[in-house]
Amino acid sequence: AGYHVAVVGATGAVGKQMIQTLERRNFPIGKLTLLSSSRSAGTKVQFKGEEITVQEATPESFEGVQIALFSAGGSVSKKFAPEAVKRGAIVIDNTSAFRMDKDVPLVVPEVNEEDIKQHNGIIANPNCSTIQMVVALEPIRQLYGLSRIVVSTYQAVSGSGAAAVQELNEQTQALLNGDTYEAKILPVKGDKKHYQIAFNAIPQIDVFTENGFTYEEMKMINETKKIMHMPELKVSATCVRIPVAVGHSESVYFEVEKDGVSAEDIQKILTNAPGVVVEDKPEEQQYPMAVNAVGELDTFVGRIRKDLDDDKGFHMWVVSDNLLKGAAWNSVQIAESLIKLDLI
Ligand code: 11C
Repeated sequence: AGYHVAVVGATGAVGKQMIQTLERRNFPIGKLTLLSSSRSAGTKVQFKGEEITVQEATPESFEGVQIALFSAGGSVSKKFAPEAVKRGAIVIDNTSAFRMDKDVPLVVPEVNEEDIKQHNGIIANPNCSTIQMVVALEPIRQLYGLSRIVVSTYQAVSGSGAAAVQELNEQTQALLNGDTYEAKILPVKGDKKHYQIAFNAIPQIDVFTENGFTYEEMKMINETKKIMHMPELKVSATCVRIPVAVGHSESVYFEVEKDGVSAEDIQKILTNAPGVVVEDKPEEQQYPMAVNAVGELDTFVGRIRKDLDDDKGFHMWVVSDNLLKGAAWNSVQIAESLIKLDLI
C-alpha cells in the first residue's frame, strides 16, 4: 500500500513544498516520516487530512524508510544521508553536498532520467537555477547541438530560505513606513556583510570563489555540464538576487551548432518539449513572469529571438517556481522516475 517516505527538513521552505507536492501528485505513500532539527521537532503538519508530528532526525529515524527526500542543508545531508542509505533507503538530496560526486547521479528527469539507474543510494537534485535552464535547453541541444551558454539570473529571495523572505517583507514594509531595517541575512547569511534587498538588485548569490565567480554561478556552470554530459560545453553565469519572493527568472543566451536555425524552429521544439510551456507573443505583450509561475510545476519560456549578429546565437527568458521545479517537484519527480524505471 505504498512506500515509506521520509522528508528531512520538513519545516523549511522547500520541505513544506515537498510534503505538498507528494500530496498533490498522489504519490503512493504507505507511511510518511517527517524529520527536522531539534529546533523544529514537535511541529505538527497536515498531510492528506492527517496530522503528522515532525521528529528530530537521528540515524535510527531511517529504519524502514524506502525513499528519503533531504532538504535541510548540506551538513545535515552529509551526516544523515549515509545513515539512511545504510538502512536501505534511496536518498534524493536537494543540497549541494553530493552533486558533483562521480558516483552520484545529478538528475533532471526531462533531461537525464536514465542516469538514475547508476545510483549507489544517493541521487542529487540540482540547484534551482540550473534545473529550469537545462529543461529549456535540452530539447534544443538534442536537435541542433549546443556550444555555448551565457546566463544572467534574476533570482527570488525564497532561494535563501523562509527567513530571507521574511527579511524582504519586513524590510519593504519598514522602508515604506520611513523606518530603517538592518539587513541580517541577504545576500548570504554566513558572509561578512549584509545588504538591503528591498528595492534593490544584489549581484551575489552564495559566497565568492577564488576565480571571481560566486558558488551559485559555479553551480550553474558545473552542474549544467554534468547533467548534459557535456564537459566541453562553454557556460558562464551571473547570478543576481532581486526583491521577488518566489520564482526565478533567467536571461539565457545560447549558441547552437547547426547553421540556419530560426527563432520559429526553437519555438516549435519548445512547444512540444516535456515540462516546458511557451509563452511568447510579443504582439500581445505575452511573456513569462515570476508571479505567474508561482505554484506551477512547469518551466515557462518566452522572448525567444535570434541574435542580431550571430547566426547561431539565440536569446530567451526562462521562468520557473524555484521551490517547485527548482527543488521539491524535481525531487518528487525523481522519486516517480524510480517507480517508473522499476528501481524501487
Ligand atoms: C538560491 N539557488 O536561489 C539558491 C538556492 O544549492 O540548492 C539553492 C541552493 C542549492 O539562493
